[in-house]
Amino acid sequence: MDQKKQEPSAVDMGLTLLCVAFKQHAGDDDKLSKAEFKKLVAEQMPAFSGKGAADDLFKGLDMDSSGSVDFPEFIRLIAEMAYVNFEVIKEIMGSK
Ligand SMILES: [Ca+2]
Repeated sequence: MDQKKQEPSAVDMGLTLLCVAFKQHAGDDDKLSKAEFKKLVAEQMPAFSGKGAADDLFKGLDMDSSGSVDFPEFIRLIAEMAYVNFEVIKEIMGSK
């Protein structure tokens, strides 16, 4: 096996930072309460922190109506954000 230490890729780092941001806000129970979610949105996704926006997002993400957003629920938001980002990148870089 190749023992050379590989540098983490940009994708690796991006995913790791996402997981760390979730974990830091979710705490020991690995779930975001509404207050924790709103704090994460305000700090990491300021574009979504308009009046009532975080509440609406939370309601949409809490699929099982448990009152908290777990990691599988959270990554649905990340997927949607990635999609929107991709549309912007396509416009900037040009697509056929
Ligand atoms: Ca939930």
